[in-house]
Amino acid sequence: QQVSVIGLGYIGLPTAALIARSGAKVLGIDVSAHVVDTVNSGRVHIEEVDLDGLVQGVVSRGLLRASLTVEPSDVFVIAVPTPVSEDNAPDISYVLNAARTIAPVLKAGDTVILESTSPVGTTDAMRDLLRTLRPDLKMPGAGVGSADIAIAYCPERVLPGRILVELIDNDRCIGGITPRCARKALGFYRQFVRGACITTSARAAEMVKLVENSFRDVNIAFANELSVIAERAGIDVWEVIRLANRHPRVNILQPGPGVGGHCIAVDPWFIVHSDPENARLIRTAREVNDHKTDHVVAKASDLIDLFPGEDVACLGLAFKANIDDFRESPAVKVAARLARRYGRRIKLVEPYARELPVDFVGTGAELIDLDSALERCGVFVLLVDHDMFKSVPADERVGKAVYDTRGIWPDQPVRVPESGLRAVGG
Ligand code: SAJ
Repeated sequence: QQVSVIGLGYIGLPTAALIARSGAKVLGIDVSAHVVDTVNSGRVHIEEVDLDGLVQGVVSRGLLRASLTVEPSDVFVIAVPTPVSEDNAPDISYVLNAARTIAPVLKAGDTVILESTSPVGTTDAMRDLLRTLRPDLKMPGAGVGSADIAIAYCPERVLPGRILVELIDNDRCIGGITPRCARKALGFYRQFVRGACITTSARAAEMVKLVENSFRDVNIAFANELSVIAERAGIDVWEVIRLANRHPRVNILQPGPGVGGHCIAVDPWFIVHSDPENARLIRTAREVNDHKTDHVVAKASDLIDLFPGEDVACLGLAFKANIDDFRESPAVKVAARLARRYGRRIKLVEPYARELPVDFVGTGAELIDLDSALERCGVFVLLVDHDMFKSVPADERVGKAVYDTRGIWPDQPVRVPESGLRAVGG
């Protein structure tokens, strides 16, 4: 069996490598020559637990290779980005371009699977495009009977940092344009997925993916809204959540400086865009989470202003704990706004960054390590709950003014400035 994976990013590359390990011959297609060269030399261009060893193994055994150009295959898996534009409209042009790329080499009996998070109807749109480009092949659809090509939508649902484990163990939702398409795709996933593979329609599967991430966004928005309300009321939100979660049917998530990453902060807009009138809660949740970032900037500024001569350590830049991914990171947004305002007083501590991210170039802010920050800085804005930060004991934080947006230092005493005004506490 020959499998082609179009798009060698955070999902495509791990998927390609796992399929290769299950014994199939896999060709990874990417538009970047750098990515293609890196993979062909057995290395990886993204950080993900255990991915480097896996890729090296399957490339050296000749099971995975990468190319800029497409070749005939039995299965095509499309894993390209689906960003949103400035006005939050989904952009499916990469998906349609991937379909254009594979169209010339398609043959009867092939399976085409879309994995990219997509607005409802994208798989149908891809089928329509393929039908136009290849009128000689019978594409699936109502009333078509037995089609030459099987087309399905099978969203990934893996968590960065656990991608390889979750690709194998998570249940999969397999949405066929027709039930026959779904069965064909099911046979493919069964080869490397241990979780349950459940078939449905392509449109339902598209919606399932959007709903999962919107559910999480709405729940995080609840926690973030609560944190602002509790702060004004002078109540410790972390304690409130901990206690409320002892109720058998309550499970509140954790507040933070906003929602980052390229999925949860994006996908709900696909639903809002498709039905703005009815997607009221989903839109509001997005706004609440975005607003939390502004709120954190304002509160951090209030604290920094209480200690005018002192350096400020912003702890963490990643979009969440223990990963090196800074895309759409609320921590970067907060720290960059503080850096533009306070310049060289701002020190950035990020164990996962090797150099100063571009957002900070020219601001005067510098990257320093945690030990130096604990020696040099009087004010701390804690933005990411990396394990390294959690492990700083209370006695190393004595005398620091701390704004802890993740609630990992509950024992931090409030520092009162010499002016006597009370500072924001941890
Ligand atoms: N966050 C909070 N509080 C929480 C949980 C998360 O503030 O209690 C923040 C994080 O700090 C981060 C953001 O939300 O900034 C998103 O992090 P995450 O861990 O919730 O999710 P992602 O973006 O890493 O991965 C999500 C997952 N979706 C769900 O859990 C429903 C993953 O399963 C998806 O595969 C992935 O999106 C995707 O690719 O769509």
